Amino acid sequence: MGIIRNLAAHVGVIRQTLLRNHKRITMSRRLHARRLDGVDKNVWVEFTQLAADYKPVNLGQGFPDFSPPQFIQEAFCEAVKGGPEMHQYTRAFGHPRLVKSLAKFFSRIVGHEIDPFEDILVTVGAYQALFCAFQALIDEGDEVIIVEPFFDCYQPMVLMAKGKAVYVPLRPREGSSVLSSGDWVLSAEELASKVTPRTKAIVINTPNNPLGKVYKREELQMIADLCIKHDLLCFTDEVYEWLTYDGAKHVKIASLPGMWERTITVGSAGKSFSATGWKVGWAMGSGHVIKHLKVIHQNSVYHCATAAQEAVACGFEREYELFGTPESYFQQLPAVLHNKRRKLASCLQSVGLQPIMPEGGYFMITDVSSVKVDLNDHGTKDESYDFKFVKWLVKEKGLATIPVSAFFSPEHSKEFDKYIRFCFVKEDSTLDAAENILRKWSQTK
Ligand code: IK2
Repeated sequence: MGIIRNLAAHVGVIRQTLLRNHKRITMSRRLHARRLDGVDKNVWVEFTQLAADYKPVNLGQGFPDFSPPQFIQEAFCEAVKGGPEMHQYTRAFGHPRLVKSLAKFFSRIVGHEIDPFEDILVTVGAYQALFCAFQALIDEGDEVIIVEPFFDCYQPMVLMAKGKAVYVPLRPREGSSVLSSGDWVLSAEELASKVTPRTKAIVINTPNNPLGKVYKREELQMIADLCIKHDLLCFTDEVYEWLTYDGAKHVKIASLPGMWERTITVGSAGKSFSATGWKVGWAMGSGHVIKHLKVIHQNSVYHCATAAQEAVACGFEREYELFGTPESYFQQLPAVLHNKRRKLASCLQSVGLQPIMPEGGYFMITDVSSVKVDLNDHGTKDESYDFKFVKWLVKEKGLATIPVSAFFSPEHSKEFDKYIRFCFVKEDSTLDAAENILRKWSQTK
Protein backbone atom coordinates (compact mmCIF):
# COMPACT_ATOMS: atom_id res chain seq x y z
CA MET A 1 0.00 0.00 0.00
CA GLY A 2 2.83 2.30 1.06
CA ILE A 3 4.73 1.58 -2.15
CA ILE A 4 1.65 2.37 -4.20
CA ARG A 5 1.15 5.64 -2.32
CA ASN A 6 4.81 6.62 -2.89
CA LEU A 7 4.57 5.69 -6.50
CA ALA A 8 1.41 7.73 -6.88
CA ALA A 9 3.08 10.72 -5.25
CA HIS A 10 6.06 10.35 -7.53
CA VAL A 11 3.86 10.12 -10.60
CA GLY A 12 2.00 13.17 -9.32
CA VAL A 13 5.24 15.15 -9.10
CA ILE A 14 6.29 14.03 -12.56
CA ARG A 15 2.85 14.94 -13.93
CA GLN A 16 2.98 18.37 -12.29
CA THR A 17 6.46 18.93 -13.66
CA LEU A 18 5.40 17.89 -17.12
CA LEU A 19 2.34 20.10 -16.96
CA ARG A 20 4.41 23.05 -15.75
CA ASN A 21 7.04 22.49 -18.39
CA HIS A 22 4.45 22.03 -21.07
CA LYS A 23 2.73 25.23 -20.01
CA ARG A 24 6.07 27.01 -19.93
CA ILE A 25 7.02 25.81 -23.42
CA THR A 26 3.76 26.83 -25.02
CA MET A 27 3.81 30.18 -23.18
CA SER A 28 7.40 30.95 -24.03
CA ARG A 29 6.66 30.29 -27.70
CA ARG A 30 4.02 32.95 -27.70
CA LEU A 31 5.17 35.17 -24.89
CA HIS A 32 7.89 37.53 -26.03
CA ALA A 33 8.11 39.45 -29.27
CA ARG A 34 11.19 39.01 -31.46
CA ARG A 35 12.16 42.63 -30.93
CA LEU A 36 13.27 41.65 -27.42
CA ASP A 37 15.91 39.26 -28.72
CA GLY A 38 19.38 40.49 -27.85
CA VAL A 39 18.21 43.44 -25.77
CA ASP A 40 17.35 41.70 -22.51
CA LYS A 41 20.63 42.39 -20.66
CA ASN A 42 20.93 45.79 -19.02
CA VAL A 43 23.93 47.06 -17.11
CA TRP A 44 21.82 49.32 -14.82
CA VAL A 45 19.41 46.57 -13.87
CA GLU A 46 22.30 44.23 -13.10
CA PHE A 47 24.53 46.60 -11.17
CA THR A 48 21.74 48.42 -9.32
CA GLN A 49 20.64 45.02 -8.02
CA LEU A 50 24.20 44.19 -7.02
CA ALA A 51 24.43 47.48 -5.13
CA ALA A 52 21.08 46.77 -3.43
CA ASP A 53 22.31 43.31 -2.38
CA TYR A 54 25.76 44.27 -1.09
CA LYS A 55 25.11 47.89 0.06
CA PRO A 56 28.55 49.13 -1.03
CA VAL A 57 29.88 52.68 -1.08
CA ASN A 58 28.18 53.62 -4.30
CA LEU A 59 30.16 55.33 -7.05
CA GLY A 60 28.24 53.33 -9.62
CA GLN A 61 25.08 54.70 -11.17
CA GLY A 62 25.04 58.39 -12.14
CA PHE A 63 22.85 60.15 -9.61
CA PRO A 64 23.70 62.63 -6.85
CA ASP A 65 23.49 61.33 -3.27
CA PHE A 66 22.76 64.92 -2.17
CA SER A 67 19.53 66.89 -2.43
CA PRO A 68 18.58 69.06 -5.38
CA PRO A 69 18.94 72.82 -4.81
CA GLN A 70 16.45 74.41 -2.41
CA PHE A 71 14.73 76.51 -5.08
CA ILE A 72 13.74 73.52 -7.17
CA GLN A 73 12.55 71.52 -4.16
CA GLU A 74 10.41 74.49 -3.12
CA ALA A 75 9.08 74.80 -6.66
CA PHE A 76 8.00 71.16 -6.53
CA CYS A 77 6.28 71.66 -3.13
CA GLU A 78 4.53 74.77 -4.46
CA ALA A 79 3.41 72.87 -7.53
CA VAL A 80 1.96 70.06 -5.43
CA LYS A 81 0.04 72.64 -3.38
CA GLY A 82 -0.94 74.57 -6.51
CA GLY A 83 -4.52 73.41 -6.92
CA PRO A 84 -6.35 70.58 -8.62
CA GLU A 85 -4.90 71.13 -12.09
CA MET A 86 -1.39 70.33 -10.80
CA HIS A 87 -2.61 66.81 -10.10
CA GLN A 88 -4.36 66.18 -13.38
CA TYR A 89 -3.33 65.61 -16.99
CA THR A 90 -1.67 68.50 -18.71
CA ARG A 91 -0.86 69.06 -22.39
CA ALA A 92 0.35 65.74 -23.88
CA PHE A 93 3.52 67.09 -25.51
CA GLY A 94 4.64 69.20 -22.57
CA HIS A 95 3.10 71.32 -19.86
CA PRO A 96 2.60 74.80 -21.43
CA ARG A 97 4.63 76.61 -18.77
CA LEU A 98 7.52 74.17 -19.23
CA VAL A 99 7.69 74.23 -23.03
CA LYS A 100 7.53 78.03 -22.95
CA SER A 101 10.36 78.29 -20.43
CA LEU A 102 12.49 75.74 -22.33
CA ALA A 103 11.90 77.56 -25.63
CA LYS A 104 12.82 80.93 -24.14
CA PHE A 105 15.89 79.54 -22.40
CA PHE A 106 17.30 77.56 -25.33
CA SER A 107 16.43 80.07 -28.08
CA ARG A 108 19.14 82.30 -26.62
CA ILE A 109 21.68 79.47 -26.66
CA VAL A 110 20.88 77.90 -30.02
CA GLY A 111 20.58 81.30 -31.67
CA HIS A 112 17.29 80.31 -33.24
CA GLU A 113 13.72 81.19 -32.27
CA ILE A 114 12.37 77.94 -30.80
CA ASP A 115 8.62 77.43 -31.03
CA PRO A 116 7.45 76.08 -27.65
CA PHE A 117 4.55 74.12 -29.09
CA GLU A 118 6.13 72.83 -32.32
CA ASP A 119 9.80 72.30 -31.56
CA ILE A 120 9.77 70.67 -28.13
CA LEU A 121 8.51 67.37 -26.77
CA VAL A 122 8.63 66.85 -23.00
CA THR A 123 9.36 63.22 -22.11
CA VAL A 124 9.85 60.87 -19.17
CA GLY A 125 13.52 61.66 -18.83
CA ALA A 126 16.07 61.80 -21.61
CA TYR A 127 15.57 58.06 -21.94
CA GLN A 128 12.09 58.45 -23.39
CA ALA A 129 13.18 61.29 -25.66
CA LEU A 130 15.79 58.93 -27.12
CA PHE A 131 13.25 56.13 -27.43
CA CYS A 132 10.80 58.40 -29.26
CA ALA A 133 13.56 59.58 -31.60
CA PHE A 134 14.66 56.06 -32.56
CA GLN A 135 11.13 54.72 -32.87
CA ALA A 136 9.88 57.69 -34.89
CA LEU A 137 12.80 58.16 -37.26
CA ILE A 138 14.57 54.82 -37.73
CA ASP A 139 13.00 52.31 -40.07
CA GLU A 140 13.71 48.67 -40.79
CA GLY A 141 17.15 48.39 -42.37
CA ASP A 142 18.21 51.97 -41.67
CA GLU A 143 21.78 52.28 -40.47
CA VAL A 144 22.59 54.41 -37.46
CA ILE A 145 26.17 55.41 -36.77
CA ILE A 146 26.90 55.46 -33.05
CA VAL A 147 30.08 57.00 -31.71
CA GLU A 148 31.61 54.89 -28.93
CA PRO A 149 31.70 54.90 -25.99
CA PHE A 150 27.95 55.52 -25.95
CA PHE A 151 25.20 55.55 -23.36
CA ASP A 152 24.21 51.91 -23.51
CA CYS A 153 20.51 52.29 -24.42
CA TYR A 154 21.21 53.61 -27.95
CA GLN A 155 22.05 50.12 -29.18
CA PRO A 156 18.87 48.32 -27.99
CA MET A 157 16.80 51.27 -29.14
CA VAL A 158 18.21 50.97 -32.68
CA LEU A 159 17.56 47.23 -32.60
CA MET A 160 13.98 47.65 -31.37
CA ALA A 161 13.38 50.02 -34.27
CA LYS A 162 14.77 47.24 -36.56
CA GLY A 163 17.66 49.44 -37.58
CA LYS A 164 21.30 48.45 -37.82
CA ALA A 165 23.82 50.02 -35.46
CA VAL A 166 27.21 50.84 -37.00
CA TYR A 167 29.97 51.82 -34.60
CA VAL A 168 32.91 54.21 -34.68
CA PRO A 169 35.03 54.41 -31.55
CA LEU A 170 36.72 57.44 -30.10
CA ARG A 171 40.32 56.35 -29.63
CA PRO A 172 43.23 57.73 -27.63
CA ARG A 173 45.25 60.06 -29.88
CA GLU A 174 48.43 58.44 -31.25
CA GLY A 175 51.36 59.05 -28.94
CA SER A 176 49.23 60.58 -26.16
CA SER A 177 49.70 59.40 -22.60
CA VAL A 178 45.87 59.54 -22.26
CA LEU A 179 45.48 61.77 -19.27
CA SER A 180 42.47 63.67 -20.51
CA SER A 181 39.24 62.78 -22.26
CA GLY A 182 40.27 65.45 -24.80
CA ASP A 183 42.95 63.02 -26.01
CA TRP A 184 40.23 60.67 -27.26
CA VAL A 185 39.41 61.60 -30.81
CA LEU A 186 37.13 60.62 -33.65
CA SER A 187 38.79 59.84 -36.96
CA ALA A 188 37.05 61.88 -39.68
CA GLU A 189 38.09 59.28 -42.29
CA GLU A 190 36.81 56.36 -40.24
CA LEU A 191 33.51 58.13 -39.59
CA ALA A 192 33.06 59.05 -43.27
CA SER A 193 33.89 55.46 -44.30
CA LYS A 194 30.88 54.20 -42.32
CA VAL A 195 28.33 56.23 -44.27
CA THR A 196 26.37 54.16 -46.80
CA PRO A 197 23.21 54.89 -48.80
CA ARG A 198 21.28 53.27 -45.91
CA THR A 199 22.67 55.58 -43.21
CA LYS A 200 19.91 57.63 -41.59
CA ALA A 201 21.50 59.19 -38.52
CA ILE A 202 24.65 59.80 -36.48
CA VAL A 203 24.36 59.63 -32.69
CA ILE A 204 26.69 61.59 -30.43
CA ASN A 205 26.79 62.32 -26.71
CA THR A 206 28.54 65.44 -25.47
CA PRO A 207 29.68 65.75 -22.70
CA ASN A 208 30.15 62.03 -23.00
CA ASN A 209 29.15 59.35 -20.57
CA PRO A 210 31.36 57.54 -19.49
CA LEU A 211 34.50 59.22 -20.91
CA GLY A 212 33.77 62.88 -20.13
CA LYS A 213 34.78 64.07 -23.60
CA VAL A 214 33.38 67.45 -24.58
CA TYR A 215 33.36 67.69 -28.37
CA LYS A 216 35.19 70.72 -29.71
CA ARG A 217 33.51 73.00 -32.23
CA GLU A 218 35.79 71.69 -35.04
CA GLU A 219 34.88 68.08 -34.23
CA LEU A 220 31.18 68.94 -34.27
CA GLN A 221 31.64 70.85 -37.52
CA MET A 222 33.21 67.76 -39.09
CA ILE A 223 30.17 65.67 -38.02
CA ALA A 224 27.79 68.42 -39.17
CA ASP A 225 29.48 68.59 -42.60
CA LEU A 226 29.00 64.86 -43.00
CA CYS A 227 25.33 65.07 -41.95
CA ILE A 228 24.68 67.86 -44.43
CA LYS A 229 26.66 66.23 -47.26
CA HIS A 230 24.81 62.91 -46.94
CA ASP A 231 21.46 64.30 -45.78
CA LEU A 232 21.61 62.59 -42.37
CA LEU A 233 19.91 63.27 -39.06
CA CYS A 234 21.94 63.92 -35.93
CA PHE A 235 20.76 62.69 -32.51
CA THR A 236 22.72 64.57 -29.88
CA ASP A 237 22.43 63.55 -26.25
CA GLU A 238 23.40 66.59 -24.16
CA VAL A 239 22.13 65.65 -20.69
CA TYR A 240 25.39 66.86 -19.07
CA GLU A 241 25.47 70.14 -21.00
CA TRP A 242 26.16 72.35 -17.95
CA LEU A 243 28.96 70.20 -16.58
CA THR A 244 32.26 71.22 -18.15
CA TYR A 245 35.64 71.84 -16.49
CA ASP A 246 38.97 73.60 -17.03
CA GLY A 247 37.67 75.89 -19.75
CA ALA A 248 36.06 73.21 -21.92
CA LYS A 249 32.99 74.68 -23.63
CA HIS A 250 29.88 72.78 -24.52
CA VAL A 251 28.74 73.57 -28.06
CA LYS A 252 25.33 72.55 -29.34
CA ILE A 253 25.66 70.93 -32.75
CA ALA A 254 22.12 72.22 -33.47
CA SER A 255 23.54 75.75 -33.35
CA LEU A 256 25.93 75.13 -36.28
CA PRO A 257 24.77 76.41 -39.69
CA GLY A 258 22.37 74.04 -41.42
CA MET A 259 22.02 71.75 -38.41
CA TRP A 260 18.86 72.94 -36.63
CA GLU A 261 16.65 71.32 -39.29
CA ARG A 262 18.30 67.90 -38.96
CA THR A 263 19.24 67.68 -35.28
CA ILE A 264 17.29 66.21 -32.36
CA THR A 265 18.78 67.51 -29.12
CA VAL A 266 18.03 65.49 -26.01
CA GLY A 267 18.13 67.03 -22.53
CA SER A 268 17.38 66.06 -18.94
CA ALA A 269 15.99 68.08 -16.05
CA GLY A 270 17.06 65.23 -13.79
CA LYS A 271 20.70 65.85 -14.67
CA SER A 272 20.34 69.65 -14.93
CA PHE A 273 18.81 70.10 -11.46
CA SER A 274 20.25 67.04 -9.66
CA ALA A 275 16.80 65.44 -9.44
CA THR A 276 17.16 62.28 -11.52
CA GLY A 277 14.12 60.66 -9.90
CA TRP A 278 11.77 63.27 -11.37
CA LYS A 279 12.36 61.86 -14.85
CA VAL A 280 11.62 64.98 -16.84
CA GLY A 281 13.46 65.27 -20.14
CA TRP A 282 12.90 66.65 -23.61
CA ALA A 283 13.64 66.34 -27.29
CA MET A 284 14.14 69.60 -29.15
CA GLY A 285 14.45 70.30 -32.84
CA SER A 286 12.63 71.52 -35.88
CA GLY A 287 8.85 71.02 -35.65
CA HIS A 288 8.82 68.99 -38.89
CA VAL A 289 10.99 66.35 -37.16
CA ILE A 290 9.62 66.59 -33.60
CA LYS A 291 6.06 66.01 -34.82
CA HIS A 292 7.00 62.39 -35.57
CA LEU A 293 8.38 61.87 -32.05
CA LYS A 294 5.07 63.21 -30.74
CA VAL A 295 3.25 60.37 -32.47
CA ILE A 296 5.28 57.77 -30.55
CA HIS A 297 4.77 59.72 -27.33
CA GLN A 298 1.00 60.11 -27.71
CA ASN A 299 0.63 56.40 -28.39
CA SER A 300 2.78 55.21 -25.51
CA VAL A 301 3.27 57.54 -22.54
CA TYR A 302 0.91 60.34 -23.59
CA HIS A 303 2.22 62.86 -21.06
CA CYS A 304 4.48 63.29 -18.04
CA ALA A 305 3.83 64.19 -14.38
CA THR A 306 2.32 67.68 -14.25
CA ALA A 307 3.75 68.88 -10.92
CA ALA A 308 7.29 67.82 -11.85
CA GLN A 309 6.99 69.72 -15.16
CA GLU A 310 5.71 72.81 -13.35
CA ALA A 311 8.69 72.69 -10.97
CA VAL A 312 11.18 72.26 -13.82
CA ALA A 313 9.54 75.24 -15.58
CA CYS A 314 10.16 77.37 -12.46
CA GLY A 315 13.78 76.16 -12.46
CA PHE A 316 14.33 77.24 -16.07
CA GLU A 317 12.62 80.59 -15.52
CA ARG A 318 15.00 81.22 -12.62
CA GLU A 319 18.03 80.07 -14.62
CA TYR A 320 17.02 82.34 -17.51
CA GLU A 321 17.19 85.36 -15.23
CA LEU A 322 20.45 84.30 -13.56
CA PHE A 323 22.18 82.89 -16.65
CA GLY A 324 25.94 83.35 -16.52
CA THR A 325 25.92 84.74 -12.97
CA PRO A 326 27.43 83.02 -9.91
CA GLU A 327 23.90 82.47 -8.53
CA SER A 328 22.95 80.28 -11.48
CA TYR A 329 22.75 76.59 -10.55
CA PHE A 330 24.21 75.83 -13.97
CA GLN A 331 27.35 77.64 -12.76
CA GLN A 332 27.27 76.36 -9.19
CA LEU A 333 26.94 72.65 -9.90
CA PRO A 334 30.02 72.42 -12.17
CA ALA A 335 32.00 74.47 -9.62
CA VAL A 336 31.13 71.97 -6.88
CA LEU A 337 31.83 69.04 -9.18
CA HIS A 338 35.16 70.50 -10.25
CA ASN A 339 36.42 69.92 -6.68
CA LYS A 340 34.89 66.46 -6.42
CA ARG A 341 36.51 65.50 -9.71
CA ARG A 342 39.91 66.63 -8.38
CA LYS A 343 39.33 64.77 -5.14
CA LEU A 344 38.49 61.50 -6.91
CA ALA A 345 41.40 61.87 -9.34
CA SER A 346 43.95 62.34 -6.58
CA CYS A 347 42.46 59.44 -4.64
CA LEU A 348 42.85 57.16 -7.67
CA GLN A 349 46.37 58.42 -8.32
CA SER A 350 47.36 57.84 -4.70
CA VAL A 351 46.58 54.13 -5.06
CA GLY A 352 48.46 53.86 -8.33
CA LEU A 353 45.54 54.16 -10.76
CA GLN A 354 45.73 56.59 -13.67
CA PRO A 355 42.41 58.36 -14.22
CA ILE A 356 41.43 59.87 -17.55
CA MET A 357 40.48 63.39 -16.57
CA PRO A 358 36.98 64.15 -17.85
CA GLU A 359 36.45 67.55 -19.48
CA GLY A 360 32.75 67.25 -18.66
CA GLY A 361 29.98 65.16 -17.11
CA TYR A 362 30.25 63.46 -13.74
CA PHE A 363 32.13 60.27 -14.46
CA MET A 364 35.80 59.32 -14.49
CA ILE A 365 37.27 56.20 -16.04
CA THR A 366 40.49 54.48 -15.12
CA ASP A 367 42.56 51.59 -16.41
CA VAL A 368 42.61 48.73 -13.89
CA SER A 369 44.57 46.20 -15.94
CA SER A 370 47.65 46.64 -13.75
CA VAL A 371 45.71 45.56 -10.64
CA LYS A 372 46.43 41.94 -9.86
CA VAL A 373 43.39 40.17 -8.42
CA ASP A 374 42.03 36.67 -8.75
CA LEU A 375 38.72 37.10 -10.56
CA ASN A 376 38.02 33.41 -11.08
CA ASP A 377 35.11 33.31 -8.63
CA HIS A 378 33.52 36.49 -9.94
CA GLY A 379 31.23 36.54 -12.94
CA THR A 380 30.84 33.90 -15.60
CA LYS A 381 33.68 32.40 -17.65
CA ASP A 382 32.88 34.34 -20.81
CA GLU A 383 32.27 37.65 -19.01
CA SER A 384 34.65 40.48 -19.81
CA TYR A 385 37.45 41.52 -17.47
CA ASP A 386 35.85 44.78 -16.31
CA PHE A 387 32.50 43.10 -15.47
CA LYS A 388 34.33 40.53 -13.33
CA PHE A 389 36.49 43.21 -11.76
CA VAL A 390 33.51 45.41 -10.84
CA LYS A 391 31.70 42.43 -9.30
CA TRP A 392 34.80 41.57 -7.30
CA LEU A 393 35.13 45.19 -6.13
CA VAL A 394 31.52 45.28 -4.90
CA LYS A 395 31.54 41.89 -3.22
CA GLU A 396 35.03 41.83 -1.74
CA LYS A 397 35.78 45.50 -1.09
CA GLY A 398 32.34 47.10 -0.79
CA LEU A 399 32.80 49.67 -3.56
CA ALA A 400 30.41 49.99 -6.53
CA THR A 401 31.59 51.18 -9.96
CA ILE A 402 30.48 50.44 -13.53
CA PRO A 403 32.31 48.37 -16.21
CA VAL A 404 33.20 50.53 -19.21
CA SER A 405 32.87 47.82 -21.86
CA ALA A 406 29.08 48.18 -21.33
CA PHE A 407 29.42 51.43 -23.30
CA PHE A 408 30.97 49.73 -26.35
CA SER A 409 29.63 47.50 -29.09
CA PRO A 410 30.35 43.76 -28.93
CA GLU A 411 32.96 44.22 -31.69
CA HIS A 412 34.97 46.83 -29.77
CA SER A 413 34.24 46.01 -26.12
CA LYS A 414 37.31 43.74 -25.78
CA GLU A 415 39.60 46.66 -26.62
CA PHE A 416 38.17 48.70 -23.74
CA ASP A 417 37.43 46.17 -21.01
CA LYS A 418 40.39 47.30 -18.91
CA TYR A 419 38.55 50.42 -17.77
CA ILE A 420 36.04 50.95 -14.99
CA ARG A 421 33.90 54.05 -14.35
CA PHE A 422 33.56 56.01 -11.12
CA CYS A 423 30.77 58.52 -10.55
CA PHE A 424 31.77 61.64 -8.58
CA VAL A 425 28.43 63.46 -8.18
CA LYS A 426 28.51 62.31 -4.57
CA GLU A 427 28.83 63.82 -1.10
CA ASP A 428 32.45 64.36 -0.05
CA SER A 429 31.82 61.85 2.75
CA THR A 430 30.94 59.21 0.11
CA LEU A 431 34.11 60.01 -1.84
CA ASP A 432 36.08 59.80 1.45
CA ALA A 433 34.57 56.40 2.19
CA ALA A 434 35.59 55.22 -1.30
CA GLU A 435 39.08 56.58 -0.73
CA ASN A 436 39.36 54.66 2.56
CA ILE A 437 38.44 51.44 0.81
CA LEU A 438 40.96 52.00 -1.97
CA ARG A 439 43.75 52.99 0.40
CA LYS A 440 43.22 50.05 2.74
CA TRP A 441 43.20 47.71 -0.20
CA SER A 442 46.33 49.22 -1.75
CA GLN A 443 48.14 48.81 1.57
CA THR A 444 47.34 45.10 1.68
CA LYS A 445 48.38 44.43 -1.91
N1 IK2 B 1 21.76 60.00 -21.71
C1 IK2 B 1 22.87 59.88 -20.99
C2 IK2 B 1 24.19 60.14 -21.64
C3 IK2 B 1 22.81 59.53 -19.63
O1 IK2 B 1 23.95 59.42 -18.92
C4 IK2 B 1 21.55 59.31 -19.05
C5 IK2 B 1 21.41 58.91 -17.62
N2 IK2 B 1 22.45 58.08 -17.15
O2 IK2 B 1 22.46 57.68 -15.88
C6 IK2 B 1 22.92 56.38 -15.67
C7 IK2 B 1 24.43 56.33 -15.57
O3 IK2 B 1 25.11 56.49 -16.58
O4 IK2 B 1 24.92 56.06 -14.49
C8 IK2 B 1 20.41 59.47 -19.85
C9 IK2 B 1 20.55 59.80 -21.18
C10 IK2 B 1 19.02 59.29 -19.30
O5 IK2 B 1 18.65 60.46 -18.61
P1 IK2 B 1 17.27 60.56 -17.79
O6 IK2 B 1 17.57 60.15 -16.41
O7 IK2 B 1 16.86 62.00 -17.90
O8 IK2 B 1 16.31 59.66 -18.48
